Amino acid sequence: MSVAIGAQTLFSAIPQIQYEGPQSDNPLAFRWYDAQRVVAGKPMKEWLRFAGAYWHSFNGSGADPFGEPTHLFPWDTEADPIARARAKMDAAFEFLTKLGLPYYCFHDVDVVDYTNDVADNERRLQTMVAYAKEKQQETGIKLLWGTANLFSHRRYMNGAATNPDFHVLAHGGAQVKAAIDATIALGGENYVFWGGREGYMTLLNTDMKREQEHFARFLHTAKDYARRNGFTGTFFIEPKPMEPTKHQYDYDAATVIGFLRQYDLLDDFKLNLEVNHATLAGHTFQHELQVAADAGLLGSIDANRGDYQNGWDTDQFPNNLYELTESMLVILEAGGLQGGGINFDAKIRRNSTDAQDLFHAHIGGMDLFARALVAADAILEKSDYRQIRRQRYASFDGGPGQAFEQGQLSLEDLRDFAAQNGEPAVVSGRQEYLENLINRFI
Ligand code: XLS
Ligand code: NI
Ligand code: NI
Repeated sequence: MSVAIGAQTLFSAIPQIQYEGPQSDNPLAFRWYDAQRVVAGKPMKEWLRFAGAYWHSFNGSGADPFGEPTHLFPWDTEADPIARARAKMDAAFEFLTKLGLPYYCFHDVDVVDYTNDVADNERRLQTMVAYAKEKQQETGIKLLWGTANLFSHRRYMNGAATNPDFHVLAHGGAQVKAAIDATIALGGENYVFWGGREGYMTLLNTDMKREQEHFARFLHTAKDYARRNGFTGTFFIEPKPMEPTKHQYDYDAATVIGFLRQYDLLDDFKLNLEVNHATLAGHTFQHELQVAADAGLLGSIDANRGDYQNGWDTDQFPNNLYELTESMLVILEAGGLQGGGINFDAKIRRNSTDAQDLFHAHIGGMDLFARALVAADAILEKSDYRQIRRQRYASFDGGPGQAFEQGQLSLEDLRDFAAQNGEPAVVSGRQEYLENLINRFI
Protein backbone atom coordinates (compact mmCIF):
# COMPACT_ATOMS: atom_id res chain seq x y z
CA MET A 1 0.00 0.00 0.00
CA SER A 2 1.37 3.35 -0.92
CA VAL A 3 2.25 5.92 1.71
CA ALA A 4 -0.26 8.74 2.26
CA ILE A 5 0.78 12.16 0.98
CA GLY A 6 -0.07 15.34 2.87
CA ALA A 7 -3.56 15.36 4.39
CA GLN A 8 -4.64 12.37 2.37
CA THR A 9 -5.29 9.11 4.17
CA LEU A 10 -4.61 5.64 2.92
CA PHE A 11 -8.26 5.22 1.94
CA SER A 12 -9.24 8.79 1.02
CA ALA A 13 -9.54 8.01 -2.68
CA ILE A 14 -12.09 5.27 -1.96
CA PRO A 15 -15.78 6.25 -1.97
CA GLN A 16 -18.45 4.95 0.39
CA ILE A 17 -19.31 1.47 -0.91
CA GLN A 18 -22.97 1.21 -1.93
CA TYR A 19 -25.29 -1.53 -3.08
CA GLU A 20 -25.78 -1.18 -6.85
CA GLY A 21 -27.25 -4.57 -7.74
CA PRO A 22 -26.12 -7.53 -9.87
CA GLN A 23 -26.07 -5.46 -13.08
CA SER A 24 -23.45 -3.04 -11.78
CA ASP A 25 -19.97 -3.23 -13.26
CA ASN A 26 -18.50 -0.98 -10.56
CA PRO A 27 -15.83 -2.99 -8.73
CA LEU A 28 -16.26 -0.70 -5.70
CA ALA A 29 -19.95 -1.50 -5.21
CA PHE A 30 -21.96 -4.38 -3.76
CA ARG A 31 -23.81 -6.49 -6.26
CA TRP A 32 -25.48 -8.81 -3.73
CA TYR A 33 -24.99 -7.44 -0.24
CA ASP A 34 -27.96 -5.18 0.35
CA ALA A 35 -27.81 -4.68 4.13
CA GLN A 36 -31.53 -4.02 4.66
CA ARG A 37 -32.90 -6.61 2.24
CA VAL A 38 -35.00 -9.12 4.14
CA VAL A 39 -34.14 -12.79 3.65
CA ALA A 40 -35.82 -15.54 5.67
CA GLY A 41 -37.47 -12.99 7.93
CA LYS A 42 -34.43 -10.87 8.81
CA PRO A 43 -32.33 -8.19 7.09
CA MET A 44 -29.15 -9.56 5.52
CA LYS A 45 -27.17 -7.39 7.88
CA GLU A 46 -28.53 -9.31 10.86
CA TRP A 47 -27.96 -12.76 9.41
CA LEU A 48 -24.41 -11.94 8.46
CA ARG A 49 -23.08 -9.48 11.07
CA PHE A 50 -19.84 -8.88 9.18
CA ALA A 51 -16.66 -7.91 10.99
CA GLY A 52 -13.29 -6.64 9.84
CA ALA A 53 -10.21 -8.33 11.34
CA TYR A 54 -7.73 -5.79 12.68
CA TRP A 55 -4.72 -8.08 12.46
CA HIS A 56 -4.85 -8.98 8.78
CA SER A 57 -6.11 -5.69 7.43
CA PHE A 58 -4.09 -3.21 9.50
CA ASN A 59 -1.07 -5.19 10.68
CA GLY A 60 -0.59 -7.72 7.90
CA SER A 61 2.54 -6.45 6.22
CA GLY A 62 2.64 -9.00 3.42
CA ALA A 63 5.95 -10.32 4.77
CA ASP A 64 6.46 -14.07 4.36
CA PRO A 65 9.25 -16.46 5.40
CA PHE A 66 11.03 -15.56 2.18
CA GLY A 67 10.61 -11.83 2.04
CA GLU A 68 10.22 -8.45 3.67
CA PRO A 69 6.96 -6.46 3.97
CA THR A 70 5.22 -5.27 0.84
CA HIS A 71 2.26 -3.52 2.51
CA LEU A 72 3.81 -0.26 3.66
CA PHE A 73 1.33 1.45 5.95
CA PRO A 74 1.58 5.23 6.37
CA TRP A 75 1.16 5.02 10.17
CA ASP A 76 4.31 2.95 10.50
CA THR A 77 6.35 6.11 9.98
CA GLU A 78 5.09 7.43 13.36
CA ALA A 79 7.82 6.90 15.97
CA ASP A 80 5.64 7.07 19.10
CA PRO A 81 3.71 3.83 19.71
CA ILE A 82 0.51 5.56 20.83
CA ALA A 83 0.56 8.04 17.95
CA ARG A 84 1.14 5.10 15.61
CA ALA A 85 -1.73 3.15 17.16
CA ARG A 86 -4.08 6.13 16.86
CA ALA A 87 -3.21 6.71 13.22
CA LYS A 88 -3.78 3.05 12.54
CA MET A 89 -7.12 3.15 14.34
CA ASP A 90 -8.19 6.21 12.35
CA ALA A 91 -7.49 4.25 9.17
CA ALA A 92 -9.23 1.16 10.50
CA PHE A 93 -12.46 3.02 11.30
CA GLU A 94 -12.35 4.87 7.98
CA PHE A 95 -12.09 1.50 6.26
CA LEU A 96 -14.87 -0.16 8.31
CA THR A 97 -17.15 2.84 7.76
CA LYS A 98 -16.59 3.02 4.01
CA LEU A 99 -17.39 -0.66 3.67
CA GLY A 100 -20.41 -0.51 5.96
CA LEU A 101 -18.94 -3.24 8.18
CA PRO A 102 -20.98 -3.18 11.39
CA TYR A 103 -18.31 -4.89 13.53
CA TYR A 104 -14.60 -5.37 14.04
CA CYS A 105 -12.43 -7.84 15.98
CA PHE A 106 -8.95 -7.48 17.45
CA HIS A 107 -6.17 -9.04 19.48
CA ASP A 108 -4.60 -6.85 22.17
CA VAL A 109 -1.33 -6.61 20.26
CA ASP A 110 -3.04 -5.59 17.01
CA VAL A 111 -4.22 -2.34 18.49
CA VAL A 112 -0.97 -1.16 20.04
CA ASP A 113 2.58 -2.54 20.09
CA TYR A 114 3.39 -4.60 23.13
CA THR A 115 6.41 -4.43 25.38
CA ASN A 116 7.71 -6.92 27.94
CA ASP A 117 6.23 -4.90 30.80
CA VAL A 118 2.81 -5.97 32.09
CA ALA A 119 1.83 -2.60 33.62
CA ASP A 120 3.03 -0.69 30.58
CA ASN A 121 0.98 -2.94 28.29
CA GLU A 122 -2.12 -2.39 30.40
CA ARG A 123 -1.68 1.38 30.22
CA ARG A 124 -1.18 1.34 26.47
CA LEU A 125 -4.20 -0.82 25.88
CA GLN A 126 -6.37 1.33 28.16
CA THR A 127 -5.29 4.44 26.28
CA MET A 128 -6.31 2.84 23.00
CA VAL A 129 -9.55 1.50 24.45
CA ALA A 130 -10.51 5.08 25.36
CA TYR A 131 -9.76 6.11 21.78
CA ALA A 132 -11.66 3.15 20.33
CA LYS A 133 -14.66 4.09 22.46
CA GLU A 134 -14.76 7.51 20.82
CA LYS A 135 -14.43 5.93 17.39
CA GLN A 136 -17.23 3.47 18.11
CA GLN A 137 -19.48 6.30 19.28
CA GLU A 138 -18.72 8.40 16.21
CA THR A 139 -19.35 5.60 13.72
CA GLY A 140 -21.77 3.19 15.41
CA ILE A 141 -19.36 0.35 14.69
CA LYS A 142 -19.27 -2.32 17.40
CA LEU A 143 -16.82 -4.87 18.72
CA LEU A 144 -17.86 -8.41 17.73
CA TRP A 145 -15.11 -9.95 19.83
CA GLY A 146 -11.83 -9.25 21.49
CA THR A 147 -8.98 -11.67 22.12
CA ALA A 148 -5.40 -11.85 23.36
CA ASN A 149 -2.48 -12.86 21.19
CA LEU A 150 -0.79 -15.61 23.24
CA PHE A 151 1.32 -16.97 20.42
CA SER A 152 3.58 -14.30 18.88
CA HIS A 153 5.83 -13.38 21.81
CA ARG A 154 8.85 -15.68 22.21
CA ARG A 155 7.85 -16.54 25.77
CA TYR A 156 4.88 -18.46 24.30
CA MET A 157 6.97 -20.72 22.10
CA ASN A 158 5.80 -23.71 24.19
CA GLY A 159 2.26 -22.44 24.59
CA ALA A 160 0.56 -20.10 27.04
CA ALA A 161 -2.12 -21.85 29.13
CA THR A 162 -0.45 -25.18 28.28
CA ASN A 163 3.11 -24.01 28.83
CA PRO A 164 5.14 -26.31 31.10
CA ASP A 165 6.33 -23.20 32.99
CA PHE A 166 3.79 -21.60 35.34
CA HIS A 167 5.57 -18.25 35.00
CA VAL A 168 4.72 -18.16 31.29
CA LEU A 169 1.13 -19.21 31.99
CA ALA A 170 0.82 -16.28 34.40
CA HIS A 171 1.89 -13.87 31.65
CA GLY A 172 -0.83 -15.36 29.48
CA GLY A 173 -3.25 -14.66 32.31
CA ALA A 174 -2.10 -11.05 32.52
CA GLN A 175 -2.73 -10.55 28.82
CA VAL A 176 -6.13 -12.23 28.91
CA LYS A 177 -7.16 -10.11 31.90
CA ALA A 178 -6.27 -6.92 30.03
CA ALA A 179 -7.97 -8.12 26.85
CA ILE A 180 -11.14 -9.05 28.76
CA ASP A 181 -11.11 -5.64 30.46
CA ALA A 182 -10.78 -4.02 27.03
CA THR A 183 -13.60 -6.15 25.59
CA ILE A 184 -15.91 -5.27 28.47
CA ALA A 185 -15.04 -1.56 28.30
CA LEU A 186 -15.85 -1.51 24.57
CA GLY A 187 -19.13 -3.39 24.93
CA GLY A 188 -17.64 -6.34 23.03
CA GLU A 189 -20.30 -8.95 22.36
CA ASN A 190 -18.04 -12.00 22.61
CA TYR A 191 -14.55 -13.07 23.63
CA VAL A 192 -12.46 -15.54 21.61
CA PHE A 193 -9.83 -18.07 22.56
CA TRP A 194 -7.86 -19.36 19.66
CA GLY A 195 -5.27 -21.68 21.21
CA GLY A 196 -2.37 -20.28 19.21
CA ARG A 197 0.35 -22.57 20.53
CA GLU A 198 -1.79 -24.64 22.88
CA GLY A 199 -0.64 -28.02 21.66
CA TYR A 200 2.63 -29.85 21.31
CA MET A 201 5.56 -30.23 18.95
CA THR A 202 6.63 -33.65 20.25
CA LEU A 203 5.09 -36.01 22.79
CA LEU A 204 8.63 -36.87 23.92
CA ASN A 205 8.66 -33.78 26.16
CA THR A 206 4.93 -33.34 26.72
CA ASP A 207 2.54 -34.34 29.51
CA MET A 208 -0.56 -33.98 27.38
CA LYS A 209 -3.06 -34.76 30.15
CA ARG A 210 -1.58 -32.19 32.49
CA GLU A 211 -1.42 -29.53 29.78
CA GLN A 212 -5.06 -30.03 28.86
CA GLU A 213 -6.07 -29.79 32.50
CA HIS A 214 -4.16 -26.53 32.77
CA PHE A 215 -5.91 -25.28 29.66
CA ALA A 216 -9.33 -26.03 31.13
CA ARG A 217 -8.38 -24.44 34.46
CA PHE A 218 -7.15 -21.36 32.62
CA LEU A 219 -10.43 -21.03 30.70
CA HIS A 220 -12.45 -21.39 33.90
CA THR A 221 -10.31 -18.77 35.62
CA ALA A 222 -10.68 -16.31 32.74
CA LYS A 223 -14.42 -16.96 32.42
CA ASP A 224 -14.98 -16.47 36.16
CA TYR A 225 -13.06 -13.19 36.07
CA ALA A 226 -15.07 -11.93 33.10
CA ARG A 227 -18.40 -12.88 34.64
CA ARG A 228 -17.47 -11.26 37.96
CA ASN A 229 -16.74 -8.09 36.04
CA GLY A 230 -20.02 -7.97 34.20
CA PHE A 231 -19.26 -9.68 30.89
CA THR A 232 -22.49 -11.27 29.67
CA GLY A 233 -21.38 -12.27 26.15
CA THR A 234 -20.33 -15.65 24.87
CA PHE A 235 -16.83 -17.12 24.92
CA PHE A 236 -15.79 -18.82 21.74
CA ILE A 237 -13.14 -21.45 21.16
CA GLU A 238 -11.72 -21.49 17.66
CA PRO A 239 -10.64 -24.98 16.60
CA LYS A 240 -7.57 -25.56 14.45
CA PRO A 241 -5.77 -28.88 14.03
CA MET A 242 -2.16 -27.79 13.50
CA GLU A 243 0.06 -24.80 12.71
CA PRO A 244 1.83 -23.37 14.56
CA THR A 245 2.14 -26.50 16.71
CA LYS A 246 2.30 -29.96 15.16
CA HIS A 247 -0.84 -30.91 17.06
CA GLN A 248 -3.23 -28.31 18.49
CA TYR A 249 -5.43 -29.43 21.37
CA ASP A 250 -8.47 -27.65 19.86
CA TYR A 251 -8.20 -29.89 16.82
CA ASP A 252 -11.69 -29.59 15.32
CA ALA A 253 -15.29 -28.94 16.34
CA ALA A 254 -15.90 -32.45 17.64
CA THR A 255 -12.70 -32.43 19.71
CA VAL A 256 -13.50 -29.05 21.23
CA ILE A 257 -17.05 -30.07 22.10
CA GLY A 258 -15.69 -33.14 23.91
CA PHE A 259 -13.21 -30.94 25.77
CA LEU A 260 -15.86 -28.40 26.78
CA ARG A 261 -18.08 -31.20 28.02
CA GLN A 262 -15.31 -32.98 29.91
CA TYR A 263 -14.27 -29.81 31.73
CA ASP A 264 -17.73 -28.39 32.39
CA LEU A 265 -17.45 -25.35 30.11
CA LEU A 266 -20.55 -25.87 27.96
CA ASP A 267 -22.62 -23.18 29.69
CA ASP A 268 -20.31 -20.34 28.70
CA PHE A 269 -18.46 -21.43 25.57
CA LYS A 270 -19.47 -21.96 21.95
CA LEU A 271 -17.45 -22.41 18.78
CA ASN A 272 -15.93 -19.94 16.35
CA LEU A 273 -15.36 -21.94 13.18
CA GLU A 274 -12.89 -20.99 10.49
CA VAL A 275 -13.11 -22.25 6.92
CA ASN A 276 -9.38 -22.80 6.42
CA HIS A 277 -9.05 -24.58 9.76
CA ALA A 278 -11.75 -27.04 8.70
CA THR A 279 -9.79 -27.73 5.53
CA LEU A 280 -6.61 -28.36 7.52
CA ALA A 281 -8.50 -30.80 9.75
CA GLY A 282 -9.51 -32.79 6.68
CA HIS A 283 -13.12 -31.68 6.95
CA THR A 284 -15.37 -29.54 4.84
CA PHE A 285 -16.47 -26.30 6.47
CA GLN A 286 -20.05 -27.56 6.19
CA HIS A 287 -19.11 -30.55 8.32
CA GLU A 288 -17.67 -28.37 11.06
CA LEU A 289 -20.73 -26.12 11.02
CA GLN A 290 -23.07 -29.09 11.24
CA VAL A 291 -21.15 -30.66 14.14
CA ALA A 292 -21.38 -27.39 16.08
CA ALA A 293 -25.02 -26.77 15.13
CA ASP A 294 -26.06 -30.26 16.22
CA ALA A 295 -24.51 -29.60 19.63
CA GLY A 296 -26.24 -26.20 19.89
CA LEU A 297 -22.82 -24.51 19.86
CA LEU A 298 -22.67 -22.74 16.49
CA GLY A 299 -21.44 -19.37 17.72
CA SER A 300 -19.46 -17.51 15.08
CA ILE A 301 -17.47 -17.80 11.88
CA ASP A 302 -14.04 -16.77 10.68
CA ALA A 303 -14.52 -16.37 6.96
CA ASN A 304 -11.68 -17.19 4.60
CA ARG A 305 -10.58 -20.08 2.41
CA GLY A 306 -7.53 -22.28 2.09
CA ASP A 307 -5.70 -23.54 -0.93
CA TYR A 308 -6.50 -27.12 -1.87
CA GLN A 309 -3.04 -27.60 -3.32
CA ASN A 310 -1.16 -26.96 -0.10
CA GLY A 311 -1.48 -27.63 3.60
CA TRP A 312 -1.34 -24.43 5.56
CA ASP A 313 -3.54 -21.59 6.71
CA THR A 314 -3.35 -19.32 3.67
CA ASP A 315 -6.31 -17.23 4.88
CA GLN A 316 -7.45 -16.14 1.43
CA PHE A 317 -10.68 -14.26 0.96
CA PRO A 318 -13.68 -16.52 0.30
CA ASN A 319 -14.79 -16.95 -3.30
CA ASN A 320 -16.38 -20.38 -3.63
CA LEU A 321 -20.12 -19.86 -4.03
CA TYR A 322 -21.02 -23.53 -4.23
CA GLU A 323 -19.35 -24.45 -0.95
CA LEU A 324 -20.61 -21.36 0.79
CA THR A 325 -24.18 -22.07 -0.28
CA GLU A 326 -23.92 -25.50 1.34
CA SER A 327 -22.58 -23.74 4.45
CA MET A 328 -25.42 -21.23 4.50
CA LEU A 329 -27.89 -24.12 4.31
CA VAL A 330 -26.48 -25.37 7.62
CA ILE A 331 -26.50 -21.91 9.18
CA LEU A 332 -30.06 -21.14 8.05
CA GLU A 333 -31.38 -24.48 9.25
CA ALA A 334 -29.65 -23.88 12.60
CA GLY A 335 -31.51 -20.56 12.87
CA GLY A 336 -28.36 -18.46 12.46
CA LEU A 337 -25.22 -17.91 14.50
CA GLN A 338 -25.52 -17.78 18.26
CA GLY A 339 -24.15 -14.42 19.34
CA GLY A 340 -21.40 -14.20 16.76
CA GLY A 341 -21.02 -13.01 13.21
CA ILE A 342 -18.83 -13.38 10.14
CA ASN A 343 -15.33 -12.13 10.76
CA PHE A 344 -13.08 -11.79 7.73
CA ASP A 345 -10.05 -13.58 9.12
CA ALA A 346 -8.46 -13.27 5.69
CA LYS A 347 -5.59 -11.37 4.17
CA ILE A 348 -4.93 -9.91 0.78
CA ARG A 349 -1.95 -11.47 -0.97
CA ARG A 350 1.60 -10.26 -0.61
CA ASN A 351 1.49 -8.84 -4.11
CA SER A 352 -1.83 -7.02 -3.62
CA THR A 353 -0.41 -3.63 -2.75
CA ASP A 354 -3.10 -1.06 -3.60
CA ALA A 355 -5.45 0.40 -1.00
CA GLN A 356 -8.28 -0.70 -3.29
CA ASP A 357 -7.24 -4.35 -3.00
CA LEU A 358 -8.42 -4.49 0.61
CA PHE A 359 -11.82 -3.16 -0.51
CA HIS A 360 -12.13 -5.53 -3.45
CA ALA A 361 -11.33 -8.43 -1.14
CA HIS A 362 -14.02 -7.55 1.40
CA ILE A 363 -16.62 -6.57 -1.19
CA GLY A 364 -16.11 -9.95 -2.85
CA GLY A 365 -16.46 -11.77 0.45
CA MET A 366 -19.54 -9.85 1.56
CA ASP A 367 -21.23 -10.28 -1.82
CA LEU A 368 -20.45 -13.97 -1.77
CA PHE A 369 -22.03 -14.53 1.64
CA ALA A 370 -25.07 -12.46 0.68
CA ARG A 371 -25.51 -14.42 -2.52
CA ALA A 372 -25.08 -17.74 -0.71
CA LEU A 373 -27.67 -16.64 1.85
CA VAL A 374 -30.20 -15.84 -0.88
CA ALA A 375 -29.50 -19.12 -2.70
CA ALA A 376 -29.69 -21.23 0.45
CA ASP A 377 -32.96 -19.60 1.46
CA ALA A 378 -34.40 -20.32 -1.99
CA ILE A 379 -33.28 -23.94 -1.80
CA LEU A 380 -34.97 -24.34 1.57
CA GLU A 381 -38.15 -22.55 0.54
CA LYS A 382 -38.62 -23.48 -3.11
CA SER A 383 -37.16 -26.93 -3.57
CA ASP A 384 -37.72 -30.42 -2.23
CA TYR A 385 -34.32 -30.37 -0.46
CA ARG A 386 -35.66 -30.72 3.06
CA GLN A 387 -38.36 -33.12 2.06
CA ILE A 388 -35.88 -35.49 0.42
CA ARG A 389 -33.77 -35.65 3.56
CA ARG A 390 -36.77 -36.10 5.82
CA GLN A 391 -38.09 -38.85 3.57
CA ARG A 392 -34.82 -40.79 3.82
CA TYR A 393 -35.48 -41.36 7.51
CA ALA A 394 -39.22 -42.00 7.22
CA SER A 395 -38.84 -45.60 8.43
CA PHE A 396 -38.04 -44.17 11.87
CA ASP A 397 -41.16 -41.98 11.97
CA GLY A 398 -43.47 -44.75 13.08
CA GLY A 399 -43.75 -48.47 13.80
CA PRO A 400 -40.68 -50.46 14.89
CA GLY A 401 -38.24 -47.75 13.64
CA GLN A 402 -39.79 -45.28 16.03
CA ALA A 403 -39.82 -47.85 18.82
CA PHE A 404 -36.08 -48.32 18.23
CA GLU A 405 -35.44 -44.58 18.44
CA GLN A 406 -37.32 -44.53 21.71
CA GLY A 407 -35.16 -47.29 23.13
CA GLN A 408 -37.96 -49.84 23.22
CA LEU A 409 -36.38 -52.55 21.07
CA SER A 410 -33.85 -55.18 22.10
CA LEU A 411 -31.23 -56.75 19.90
CA GLU A 412 -33.48 -59.83 19.71
CA ASP A 413 -36.30 -57.59 18.39
CA LEU A 414 -33.99 -56.31 15.63
CA ARG A 415 -33.07 -59.86 14.77
CA ASP A 416 -36.70 -60.94 14.56
CA PHE A 417 -37.67 -57.95 12.40
CA ALA A 418 -34.82 -58.72 9.98
CA ALA A 419 -35.75 -62.40 9.84
CA GLN A 420 -39.43 -61.66 9.19
CA ASN A 421 -39.03 -58.90 6.61
CA GLY A 422 -36.43 -60.24 4.22
CA GLU A 423 -34.07 -58.03 2.23
CA PRO A 424 -34.55 -54.21 2.41
CA ALA A 425 -35.39 -52.37 -0.81
CA VAL A 426 -32.55 -50.53 -2.58
CA VAL A 427 -33.14 -46.80 -2.03
CA SER A 428 -31.16 -44.06 -3.82
CA GLY A 429 -29.42 -41.33 -1.80
CA ARG A 430 -29.96 -39.04 -4.84
CA GLN A 431 -26.63 -37.29 -4.42
CA GLU A 432 -26.32 -35.97 -7.98
CA TYR A 433 -29.88 -34.66 -7.94
CA LEU A 434 -29.10 -32.72 -4.76
CA GLU A 435 -25.77 -31.42 -6.09
CA ASN A 436 -27.57 -30.16 -9.17
CA LEU A 437 -30.06 -28.46 -6.91
CA ILE A 438 -27.32 -26.29 -5.40
CA ASN A 439 -26.10 -25.32 -8.86
CA ARG A 440 -29.63 -24.55 -9.98
CA PHE A 441 -30.16 -21.96 -7.25
CA ILE A 442 -26.81 -20.17 -7.22
C1 XLS B 1 -5.17 -18.23 13.27
C2 XLS B 1 -6.46 -17.85 13.81
C3 XLS B 1 -6.49 -16.48 14.45
C4 XLS B 1 -7.71 -16.35 15.31
C5 XLS B 1 -7.64 -15.25 16.31
O1 XLS B 1 -5.06 -19.20 12.51
O2 XLS B 1 -7.42 -17.96 12.82
O3 XLS B 1 -6.44 -15.49 13.49
O4 XLS B 1 -8.84 -16.17 14.56
O5 XLS B 1 -6.63 -15.43 17.23
NI1 NI C 1 -9.36 -17.26 12.92
NI1 NI D 1 -6.62 -19.16 10.86
